[in-house]
Amino acid sequence: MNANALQVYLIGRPLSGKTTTFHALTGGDGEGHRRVTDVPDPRLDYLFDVFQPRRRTPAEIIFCDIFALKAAELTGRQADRFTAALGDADMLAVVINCFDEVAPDGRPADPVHDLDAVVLELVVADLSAVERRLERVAKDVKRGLKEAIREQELLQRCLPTLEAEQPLSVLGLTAEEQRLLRSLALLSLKPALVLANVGEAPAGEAPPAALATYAQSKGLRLVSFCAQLEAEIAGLEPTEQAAFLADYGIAEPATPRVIRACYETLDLISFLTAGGPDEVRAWAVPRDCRAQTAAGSIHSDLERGFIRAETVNYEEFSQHGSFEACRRAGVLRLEGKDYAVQDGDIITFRFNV
Ligand SMILES: Nc1nc2c(ncn2[C@@H]2O[C@H](COP(=O)(O)OP(=O)(O)OP(=O)(O)O)[C@@H](O)[C@H]2O)c(=O)[nH]1
Ligand SMILES: [Mg+2]
Repeated sequence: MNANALQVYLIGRPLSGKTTTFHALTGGDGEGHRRVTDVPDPRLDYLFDVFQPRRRTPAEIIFCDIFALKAAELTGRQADRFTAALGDADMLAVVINCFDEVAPDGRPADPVHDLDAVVLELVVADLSAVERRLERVAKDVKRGLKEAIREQELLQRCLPTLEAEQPLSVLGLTAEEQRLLRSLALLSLKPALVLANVGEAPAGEAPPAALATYAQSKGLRLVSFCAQLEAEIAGLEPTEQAAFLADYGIAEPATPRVIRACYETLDLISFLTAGGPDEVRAWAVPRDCRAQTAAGSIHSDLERGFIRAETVNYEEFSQHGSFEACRRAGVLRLEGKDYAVQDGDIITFRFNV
């Protein structure tokens, strides 16, 4: 993950509703194609009430709306531009037009085909990147560079998959192999989910069954909502939003559902810090992250000088209502550096530098 906030890039066919989805997820209209959004977390709201510090600092997620390209246009320079534009993404969210019966080119809409076409764009961009890298690496191999030989082998293993129009994610590369390829920012290796942009009526409509089945078969999570309606709702005052949601029978708006699906896709969890006068705060880390590494996501001093993590899970904390009560009840634990942080852990790091 990037140092500060998770970056999710919206991609999809032309006119699939990327920009509308961007507005729906980031709140009404406004400028720019990159916007920071708070990650909703009721546990943080609760802790803010209990401790009443000056600030409540949610985790953040960044949504980016980028231009669409057709696979046919994706050669050389264009592919480079596409790769460069998406290179920073931690994950991709593929917006699929499920609201039109007719595609922009006049043919009957086919969401499954659209999803395949987007994946193909990623594959074509990667193929061009891998081919060009292979040419460069060949020179280093001739000069006998050891690292280059390993990279060449790996790239040659990627080639047939891409030539068969399959994303590199199917190869199941190890973390070490992915590290070797990192500088290429390969797009079809990035985790992805599907956003089914369904029609307005009836609201909350399920995604097309064929798309849901297809996404599942590819191991992709899918979230379904009407981007246009959600964008309108996101532009309203909070008090009006509730009434609007009720009118349309929407149990939960798209933003928290999409953010949850992003966390699930990347297998991220949240831990919380609380107790000081300044802030309560939520932090995103990979599941089973070591306590010492989690400390480092706050500050390198905490990682370097790590002593222990005083930990209580939110579920237990909320039964007792204070750290003191948790201590008395014996549910406040002292965890060491290898403790696997759990979702909802409230942690106070003790450190010494
Ligand atoms: N009926 C309906 N129309 C929608 C919905 N979402 C988007 N649209 C319309 O579809 C058109 C394209 O939407 P955009 O959000 O601009 O699509 P885009 O993917 O950003 O388009 P490009 O950036 O040009 O590729 C606009 O006219 C939207 O109003 C929806 O949920 N329902
Ligand atoms: Mg757009």
